[in-house]
Amino acid sequence: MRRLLMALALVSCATSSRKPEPAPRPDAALKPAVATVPDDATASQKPPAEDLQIFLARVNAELRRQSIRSSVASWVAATYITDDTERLASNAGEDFLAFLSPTVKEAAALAPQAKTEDEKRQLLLLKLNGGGPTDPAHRAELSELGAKLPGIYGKGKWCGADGKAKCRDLEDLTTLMSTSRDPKALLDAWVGWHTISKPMRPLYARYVELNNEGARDSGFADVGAEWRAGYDMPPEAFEKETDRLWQQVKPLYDDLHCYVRAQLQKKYGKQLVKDGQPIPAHLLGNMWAQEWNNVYSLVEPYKNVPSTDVTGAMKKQGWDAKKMVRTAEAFYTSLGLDPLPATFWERSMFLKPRDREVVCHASAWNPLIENDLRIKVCLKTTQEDLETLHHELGHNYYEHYYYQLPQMLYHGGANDGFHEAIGDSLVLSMTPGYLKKLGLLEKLPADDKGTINVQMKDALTRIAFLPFGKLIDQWRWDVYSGKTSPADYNKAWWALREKYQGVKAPVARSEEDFDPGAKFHVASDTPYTRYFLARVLQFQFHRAMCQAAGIKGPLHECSVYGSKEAGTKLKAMLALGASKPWQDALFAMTGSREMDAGAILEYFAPLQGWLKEQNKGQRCGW
Ligand code: X8Z
Ligand code: ZN
Repeated sequence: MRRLLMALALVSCATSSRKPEPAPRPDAALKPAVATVPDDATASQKPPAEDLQIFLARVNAELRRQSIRSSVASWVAATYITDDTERLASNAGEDFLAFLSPTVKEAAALAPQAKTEDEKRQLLLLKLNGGGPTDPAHRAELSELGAKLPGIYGKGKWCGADGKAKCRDLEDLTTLMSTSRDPKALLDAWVGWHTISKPMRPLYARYVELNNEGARDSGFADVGAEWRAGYDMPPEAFEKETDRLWQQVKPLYDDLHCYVRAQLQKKYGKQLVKDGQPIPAHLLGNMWAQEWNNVYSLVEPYKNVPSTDVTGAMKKQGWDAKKMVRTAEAFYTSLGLDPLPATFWERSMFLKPRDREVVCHASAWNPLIENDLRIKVCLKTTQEDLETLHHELGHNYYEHYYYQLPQMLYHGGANDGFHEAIGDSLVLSMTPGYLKKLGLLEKLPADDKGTINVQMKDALTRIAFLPFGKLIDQWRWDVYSGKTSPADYNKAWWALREKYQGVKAPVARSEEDFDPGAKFHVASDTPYTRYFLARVLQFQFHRAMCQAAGIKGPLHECSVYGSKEAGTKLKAMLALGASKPWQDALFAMTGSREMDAGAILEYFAPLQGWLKEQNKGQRCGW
């Protein structure tokens, strides 16, 4: 049930967009444009005698209707968490599944009729969306849990071990994790946040069972298999592909890990940061140790070179949310993309409201499909959040350029990694030169030392993330396949975090804990391999846009800001939506049909050489 509910309807980092109902096709004119939701009995009795073209027209129309209903309910649930809004979202999700469940089966029966590539692709995408369990009671239970789990996450607070301290939410704890250098305070925040997911454990285990039932009813072995099938290649080949990409970048990650561990050891001592051991997860400036940019000051290569961290300048100049969002929008319009609609400014949530619970995790939406672009964020004045805004607008602009496609099934990225990579590829153009243009930097890095400093900051965000981006679904694939049972959830989680990231839990963990649930995407069941792919793809997109812009010179110095040629390339890819296999979209953009980490290695070549020098004589690895 993932793809539709995430890509089209429910809370997501990339929701859908739409346009007025497509003009009915002549051959569809006798059928109702919008089907009513069949109950199960009628659905199973209904013979699959419908003409495929009529079926697809009906499905696309009903998808639009269901998607709007469910997306609006989810928007309200995410921006105003109460039992009632959770119920409304869950009811809408249940109705959506009630429509999809028989529809996916009908689609399978109609598959032999598919003649054109277009028809085949739409049927494939429909199948990948899945239908949830056939049993209506199980669908209802699945929808309920699917709304409840992110609600628990959104409401999560830590009020101290005795419950008497001032309660802190994830935003407060995140600020502490990113700025404090007091290991005790860091540990308290880390442990505290990881208590909020304990109650999720039994709910999550049940959710997995029900979700698997749905996947099986849609013809997949389990949910993980369903997710892996969404990449225009055999699922086994896709798994190999992610391993291949990881092997390409692992040496660079290992170099970075080695250097960062040595610097953290200088700060925190050998007792805490041990030789040859994984790094304790609370010392890396981020609740999940997924990005390490917040410990930049502890690992800065050269101290006497002007810093390119602009958080201080943004604060000093009084940058507020509006200014940050306008700045991000201006990057897109500089490429020749359209301005955001007026409703974006009226309907978005930019700041955490003081009077109610919300899901703060940043996301981009288009609930009404009619160019109803919105974002939901709890902005703080930091460079990290400025970059997140570019990321979110990347989703919105994708939606903006594909929402006019009449087939709802094509409202999505070429694959989900593409959706995540658009905004990030522009962040790669936020070079010191660009930041100076914004008035946030006075001096540009003038020599190799300056370059290494800039690259270090970049690598702490982009390279540090790679193993995390891969392991989350490694864990979930095993959970969904049954290889990891509920009794081993936490053990398996930490085994992967140690293996891939070289990061360990800062205190002993047990199966009383449910540490995966302390990450939004597990609580909300959002697939995560997309972010791993995006970290690879964004460099390929960046290189292609730099070429289109006619910018020579090293990749890490290129900014496509202001290039209409780069924008034209980008728009062409966005407008395809999911209508073509991702390989075609990638080819149109980059001239290559393969995901490849070569562009990352090219971008970070100066830093990698420098790291190798620094790590000489060090015992790297863990
Ligand atoms: O969830 C997100 C975006 C929304 S799609 C803010 N990201 C991942 C995360 O926060 O874990 C972006 C980077 C990875
Ligand atoms: Zn995203």
